[in-house]
Amino acid sequence: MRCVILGAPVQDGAGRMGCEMGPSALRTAGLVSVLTRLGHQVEDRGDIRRGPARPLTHPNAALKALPEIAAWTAVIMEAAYAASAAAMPIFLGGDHAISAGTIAGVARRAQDQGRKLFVLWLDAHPDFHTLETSESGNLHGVGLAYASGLPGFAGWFPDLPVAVDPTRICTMGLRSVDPAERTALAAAGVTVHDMRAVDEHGLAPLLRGFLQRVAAENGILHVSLDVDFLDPAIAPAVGTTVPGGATFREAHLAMEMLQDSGLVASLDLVELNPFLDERGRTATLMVDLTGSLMGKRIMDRPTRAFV
Ligand code: EXY
Ligand code: MN
Ligand code: MN
Repeated sequence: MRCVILGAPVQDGAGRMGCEMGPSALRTAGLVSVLTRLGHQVEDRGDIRRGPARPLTHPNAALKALPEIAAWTAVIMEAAYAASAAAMPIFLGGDHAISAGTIAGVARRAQDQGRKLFVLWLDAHPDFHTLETSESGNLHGVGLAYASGLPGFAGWFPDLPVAVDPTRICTMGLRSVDPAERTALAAAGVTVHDMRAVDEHGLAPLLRGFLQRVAAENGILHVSLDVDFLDPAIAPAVGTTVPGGATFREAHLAMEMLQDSGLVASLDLVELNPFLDERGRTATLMVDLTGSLMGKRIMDRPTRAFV
């Protein structure tokens, strides 16, 4: 497969500094060589650079770095659209604010191709605030809402060329959901497989059900993997740790099933804060998970979890 790697060193959407170093840490952890060894043709296009930010003031005074994130979203959206022309883009965050642009860009590409875009959102959080409802003001908490076409972004964020149908979004691993997000997720019809559901049913049947639906509708899939989907015990390098996350094998199994499905067209690796890491272990885990998603197997057979 042809892969394009694009760094998006955004940190203004998170509550603290450090995610800017994410793309560099993922490269240092061997992302390109892992993909190359799996037989993929990899082109690393380096890091996206932000354009100028124009001053913006919003009635929600809590919002932080709105001009910067709006400017990042515009440039990431264009880069994502271009990168998805003839390859699978892998976007290296950067905080999760990058997904406002990555999803918007690949959604526009999917529409050009006459395909339905589905999104698998692997995260402790749904990032489903609007600019009005965000209380922390951290704009990594609004990306999925923007890409879904929720109201209230016009005039602040760039115009959204194509919104993802929220009923084609599946969130998995949630365990920190704000009240306004809970209401908005239900109203929009987003599928929520929170950690309680993962505990109760197991990850595989929940993911299999979603993948079967994507396949049945001849869709393509964008995967957005936030470091805090993982349990903090195995992935400490994130500013928003929440206990009770996915285990090492749950995460790898998800990636293996995604590989077996053949449906994944684009990927975000986000929220890695290398300043908080322990000797690169979280960066290495994110790269290893990408390896599983891209075809690394324990034995030379599919998991057969997706058939
Ligand atoms: N919902 C919380 C907020 O809006 O501040 C937490 C958001 C964390 C977002 C991280 C990236 O997933
Ligand atoms: Mn997130
Ligand atoms: Mn998160």
